[in-house]
Amino acid sequence: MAVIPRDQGHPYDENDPMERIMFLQHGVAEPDSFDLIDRAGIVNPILLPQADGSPQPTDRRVSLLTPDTVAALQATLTPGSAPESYTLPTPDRIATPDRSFARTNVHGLTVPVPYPTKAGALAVEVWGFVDPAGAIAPWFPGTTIRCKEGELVHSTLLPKKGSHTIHHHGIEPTPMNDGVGHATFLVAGGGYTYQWLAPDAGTYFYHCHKNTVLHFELGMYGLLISDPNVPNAPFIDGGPGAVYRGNTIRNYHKEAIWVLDDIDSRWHETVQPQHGVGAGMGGTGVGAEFTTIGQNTGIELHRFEPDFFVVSGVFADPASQPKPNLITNTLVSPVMNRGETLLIRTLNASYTVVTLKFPSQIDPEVIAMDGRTFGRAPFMSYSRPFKLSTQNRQLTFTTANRWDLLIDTSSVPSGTHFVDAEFRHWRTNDLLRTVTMQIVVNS
Ligand SMILES: [Cu+2]
Repeated sequence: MAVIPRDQGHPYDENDPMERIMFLQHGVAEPDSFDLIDRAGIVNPILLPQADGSPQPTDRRVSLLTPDTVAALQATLTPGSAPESYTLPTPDRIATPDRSFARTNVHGLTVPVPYPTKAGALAVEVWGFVDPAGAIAPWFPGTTIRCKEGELVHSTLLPKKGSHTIHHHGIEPTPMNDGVGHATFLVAGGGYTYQWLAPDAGTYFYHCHKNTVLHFELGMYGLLISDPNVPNAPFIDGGPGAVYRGNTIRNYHKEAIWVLDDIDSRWHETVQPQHGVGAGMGGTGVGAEFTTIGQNTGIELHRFEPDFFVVSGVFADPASQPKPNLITNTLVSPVMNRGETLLIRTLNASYTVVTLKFPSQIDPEVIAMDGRTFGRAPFMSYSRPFKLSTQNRQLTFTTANRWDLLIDTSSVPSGTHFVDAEFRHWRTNDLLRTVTMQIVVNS
């Protein structure tokens, strides 16, 4: 049995989910309890170094790294990788997770585009994440990480080239497992295993958090879905499955995934190839992406003028029929039999402000926002799911926002129903493009 230092005398029960949460959230925190350092300044023996000067194995205030282990790790660095990238052991690692994932980065591959880029090409390089044991395509968006709530999850990043991170957005694990590169560390060739608890069921996403603005734009993201802890979960993308609506479980027949993105082809074919993965960063050190003075300041990453608009990796084409910019891919635009229930998971992965506009025949119920289920106890007890007709059938969301929508097709007329997504410039609010998804209902 391990002991949580800030709570000395309290044995750690690995089988108790709440104990796990406390351990993972506080296990590496600086203790501030008077139980540890008394008012006379006498240090609790548990925090005193061992005879050889190394920390007590139970002292979780300090890094598990010693100068010797850092030197040994530096010797294993991938040649050519960034100097700030080390291969680190996972602190507070629990050997047997409930579920494990591995992801490597995809780079150097292009996808076809429906009209010429700013440099005149008919393909654009995008990056992504895939399971190294699986197929490469599709990699954009990255392969979904799907778990069920309460599981202890290991997600291992094995970068193929350069250094990256996986930030599990909205999950809030310990800092070492949060994957925010400039706050902790970047991961190079040796890999790193992030450890976290699957959060309350809902729609989350993961993305690289190195030089974030650029790497996110280049495509380093994927959905992260936590399913309810019910039989057959986690489910496969596209459905069928089950979801929380308030405190109750609702089954759905199909699941549409709307990951809305925009692409400025200049960033993909000029900025990144010419200036590298650190383009726009102020220097080469950790935290440099927040430094405005230094190298590469002429790259203008503050200038983002998207020329392509994408839903779940499908590029909108103004020449498409019968409507311009219509997405007909059935993972995005489902075909339903009347009476079936549709769950739509949305993520704004663009740098624009997006408004979804539903037609009068469809009145979705909004059941969750940013991974939080409206009306679900204990944390969301104060809120309720709401019909979109109360909001003029419109939803507006900004970068990284998620909304989950439930549609009962029992009262939807047969036919093809169009849902518009308006992409508006983040600063001027100019309408840049209207992309249309469709929901087909057969009687
Ligand atoms: Cu990256």
